[in-house]
Amino acid sequence: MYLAAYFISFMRNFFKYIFYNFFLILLIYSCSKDDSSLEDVPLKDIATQYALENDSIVEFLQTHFYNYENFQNLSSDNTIELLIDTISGDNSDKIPLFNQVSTISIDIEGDDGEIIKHNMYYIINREGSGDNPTVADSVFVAYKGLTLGNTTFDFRKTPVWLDNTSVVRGFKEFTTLLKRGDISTNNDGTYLLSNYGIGTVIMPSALGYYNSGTGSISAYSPLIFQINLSTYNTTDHDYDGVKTINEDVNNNHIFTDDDTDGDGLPNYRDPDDDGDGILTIDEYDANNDGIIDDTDGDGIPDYLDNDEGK
Ligand SMILES: [Ca+2]
Ligand SMILES: [Ca+2]
Ligand SMILES: [Ca+2]
Ligand SMILES: [Ca+2]
Repeated sequence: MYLAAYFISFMRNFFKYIFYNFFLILLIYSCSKDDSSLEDVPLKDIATQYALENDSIVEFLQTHFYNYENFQNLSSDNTIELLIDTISGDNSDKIPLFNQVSTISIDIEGDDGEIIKHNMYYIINREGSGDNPTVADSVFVAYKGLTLGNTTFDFRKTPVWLDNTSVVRGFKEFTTLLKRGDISTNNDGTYLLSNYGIGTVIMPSALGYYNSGTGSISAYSPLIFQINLSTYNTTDHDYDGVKTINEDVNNNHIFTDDDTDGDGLPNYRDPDDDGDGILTIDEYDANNDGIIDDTDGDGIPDYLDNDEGK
């Protein structure tokens, strides 16, 4: 039951991801060995699969290094491409990734509704000069995506806009650990990005594509992303006056599973969240005093309360 819900939500996000990133997918196609864009394999138990993948990620971290020497003297506006190699031969004295990563744990709901903590391992090369986006925001990012087999499945040297509500879970979670940089406009209208956050994250497949293989990514493949966060925009997808980050009612960082009025439109896409015929924008803070309205004082704000005052 929970797994099915997770799967549906996952697939919905995945197809949105495809829709919003058409060019990105074209790139994936061009790298793929065959034309099958999507090959689902049977669902495995999330806890069991996580344990297996975490072991292989840890082993990978212990036996591989990245070009950390190149990142030691970062200029404010230059981008260094992440390169990963095995610790052996001429490189046997390199510091393993394992000694350099930090860990963050992301909650994933398992088959019985239990929460299974999924570790992501990451390195921040530069924090960034500005503030952090949320998991709901649109991020302007350059990035490189790799598998543990060191296959590059996507590479964006110049930044593109991605909607964090549509990308894989681990990607959006990691962008919130980075800060945006500075943007200055030159006389000729071009702009210069500098001091943006730079980092790399390694995640298990439940935070990526899980059982859906795509292009050169096989099913149950952990993913590596290097991300440069140039800047971001705060989002309000349905223009209802409630920021998308605040439409995640159950606060699980998934936006498709909050549908207060059960009309099939998740709150972040629904301009009338409680389905009472009054637009959210007209009942969120009707008297404009900066306080969210709750007319009957039951703790449920008017815009989510369809029996408000009746
Ligand atoms: Ca949610
Ligand atoms: Ca709805
Ligand atoms: Ca809404
Ligand atoms: Ca309403």
